[in-house]
Amino acid sequence: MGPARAVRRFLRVAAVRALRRGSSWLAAAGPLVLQRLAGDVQVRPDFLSRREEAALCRELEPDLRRQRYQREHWDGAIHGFRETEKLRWTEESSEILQRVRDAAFPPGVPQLSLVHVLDLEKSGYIKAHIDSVKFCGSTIAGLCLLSSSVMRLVSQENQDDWADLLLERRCLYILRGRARYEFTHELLRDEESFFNGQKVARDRRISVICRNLPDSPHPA
Ligand SMILES: O=C(O)CCC(=O)C(=O)O
Repeated sequence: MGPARAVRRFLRVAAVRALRRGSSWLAAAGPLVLQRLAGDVQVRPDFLSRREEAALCRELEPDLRRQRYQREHWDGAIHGFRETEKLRWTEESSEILQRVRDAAFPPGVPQLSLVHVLDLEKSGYIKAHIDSVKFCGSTIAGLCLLSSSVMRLVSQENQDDWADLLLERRCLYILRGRARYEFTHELLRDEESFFNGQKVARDRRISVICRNLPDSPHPA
C-alpha cells in the first residue's frame, strides 16, 4: 500500500472511530454503513444558542407567515411545508450563517448565495430523495430550528443499509459526498419519529440550509 493510500485508510478508520464515539446522534444498520458514511455525515448539537435560534426565527417569521402551508411539493418529496430563499440577512444572522459556511465548506468552494429556508408544520415530513445534481453540489448544511427530528439515510444499493441521524433542535447537520449521492435522505413524520427506539416528538420545524454550487462540468 502506497503512503497516500495508507493515509487515506488511516483517516477513514479514524473517522469511523469518531462516528462510533459520537454516536449520540447516529444509529446505523451496522459497521459497514458507518464505514461508508465516515467523514460524510456530521451533526453538531447545540451549534446555535437559544438567543441565536430566536434571532433567526424572528427574522424569518414575517416572510413565512405570508404563505400557507402546502400539501405537496412540485417534486412530491415534501408535505406540509412553506419555504423561501433568502439573500439578505441581518448582521447577527449573517454571522451565524458564516459560521455554518465555515464549518461545512473548505475555503474557496463556490456556494449558493441564496439560503433555502424550509418550514415544516408539525405533521409535515420529507420523503426519501436525493437532491438534484443540477441545483446543488456535494454538500448540504442545515440548521434545525424549533423542533428536534430524525433524518434517515438509506443506501440506494441496498435498502437494508440505513442510518438515522438525531437532529436535535439548534443543531447543525452536514451531508456530503457518499451521504449526498449514494444515500437518500428523508425527514420522518411524527408517527415514525424514533431514534434508537426513543420517541423524538416532532413539532413545527424550520431548517436553514446552505449548499455549494453544482460541480462545474468536466471539460470533454
Ligand atoms: O429540512 C431539512 O433539513 C432537509 C431538507 C432536504 O431534505 C433537502 O433540502 O434536500
